[in-house]
Amino acid sequence: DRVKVRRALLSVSDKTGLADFAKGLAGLGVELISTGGTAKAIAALGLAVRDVSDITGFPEIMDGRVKTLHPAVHGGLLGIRDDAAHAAAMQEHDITGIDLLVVNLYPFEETRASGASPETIVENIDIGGPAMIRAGAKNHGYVTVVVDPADYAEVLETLKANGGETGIALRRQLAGRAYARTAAYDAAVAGWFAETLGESAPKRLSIAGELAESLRYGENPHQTAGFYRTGEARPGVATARQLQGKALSYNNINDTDAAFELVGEFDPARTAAVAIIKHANPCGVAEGPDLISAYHAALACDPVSAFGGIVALNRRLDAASAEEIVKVFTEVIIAPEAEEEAIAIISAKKNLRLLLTGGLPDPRAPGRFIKSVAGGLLVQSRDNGVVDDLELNVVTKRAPNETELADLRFAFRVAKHVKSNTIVYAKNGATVGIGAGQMSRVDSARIAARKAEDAAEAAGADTPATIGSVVASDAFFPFADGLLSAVEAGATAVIQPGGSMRDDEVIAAADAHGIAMVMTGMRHFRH
Ligand code: 93A
Repeated sequence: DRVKVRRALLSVSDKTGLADFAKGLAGLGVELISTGGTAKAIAALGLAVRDVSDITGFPEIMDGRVKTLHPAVHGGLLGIRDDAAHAAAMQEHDITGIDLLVVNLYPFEETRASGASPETIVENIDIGGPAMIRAGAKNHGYVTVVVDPADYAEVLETLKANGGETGIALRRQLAGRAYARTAAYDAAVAGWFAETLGESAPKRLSIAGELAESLRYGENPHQTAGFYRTGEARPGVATARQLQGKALSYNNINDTDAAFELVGEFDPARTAAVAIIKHANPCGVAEGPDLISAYHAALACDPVSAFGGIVALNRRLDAASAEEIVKVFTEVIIAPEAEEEAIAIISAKKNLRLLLTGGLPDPRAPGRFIKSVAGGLLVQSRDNGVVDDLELNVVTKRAPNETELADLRFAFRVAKHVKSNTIVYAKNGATVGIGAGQMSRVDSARIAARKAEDAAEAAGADTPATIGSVVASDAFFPFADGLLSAVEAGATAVIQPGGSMRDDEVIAAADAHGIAMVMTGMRHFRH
């Protein structure tokens, strides 16, 4: 099962690591064959390299669209060396075996992400590269295929340690990676077509992901897990730079994502904002003139739950805020950027992870949300509805005043990021009670109110902060009872989608208590 590598074909768009790899191969006496740009780069190192057109007896034509698509190349990749008829065919047609194939593809994904023209994107669909990769990987009994510069070192070490030979185990592993790469590549191409065609539910779904990290376990220790990057250029947990602390867990990643997507709702030019997340739900969110006041207000909502939480900020993390955050046991901090001094303060807490994203996600951006169900996948577009874009319809006798209106918007913005059924009480740009994930809306309202009472008690306040607050509901009130429970807690204004059969009853109950209510016409279920 060991195969001597005598001849290698290298054809790479990304020239990372090429120099060392090519030098190493040449040092082992491997003959190098290459396409235009790659051959040039290898020749520049002073190494001997044969141009692929030398092998094919055919020039590269059509701006390189046809350069390796030739029997001399594909026969050299596909021929079964031990098969007499294959060997005879190779002899007859003067085909020499290619034992090592090193290919990385035209940068389709990067070109697409750069916002290039459709013509440029199409030109970056690699045809010859995937054809060679698939051919070599099919014939992994004889051919070693390398599609990722990250694998160069391992392959070179193996060759050096084994007299220039590779074993079947390695070749099989590399073949698997090769097909995973071409599958992901074509998935990206298909995804682009689906997008340009405006297909919300394409006939066949192609999902492309690159392993970012193999996780120690999933949601629970007996579950396996991995974290994949989709290549979507969206600032967030998948693309962030981790400055310190141990690797993130599955739950950390899930919670950090929830936290950062939430603060992405707050335009940093308008306000600073902080969200503290536990079990993918916020336990405190606030906006304010600066991060430190927003953090204090967010923490005050539910200081007990904030322990071991994840903190997301929508602005550059400053030293004063960092100083406050490290006082509470926190798992992860995620922010667009951080001051040097803030980084230094956090570095004193070895286990605290700091993630910097370089920017904020756009809440209005399109995108795809995928959830698995038994035997299938559910796919929907992101909930990219933003309360600022909605017409708020006042349905009660009393209209909300300016302060109430600002808080109503704030509460609905937060409610979008809380698991349903959702009730969010807010006052002065901060949540004061959050009820999440209950099967009954009334229960969510009760829990939110009780949390506000607990927070008041902990702070030594006489009355809970729900007195004089506003309340947001992610979906309509099916009956007046949910609204009445909010009135009882002390809310003076309500924001909700509306659309219940009993809207009239709910509105009448609001009017009876002098409550101002607005309807958004948009629901924010989240499960
Ligand atoms: O245009 S192609 O689809 N036609 C081909 O025949 C072909 N052969 C290799 N693209 C082709 N390639 C790709 O060229 C490789 O996958 C690699 O990404 C790139 C390397 O070109 P160069 O060596 O000129 O930089």
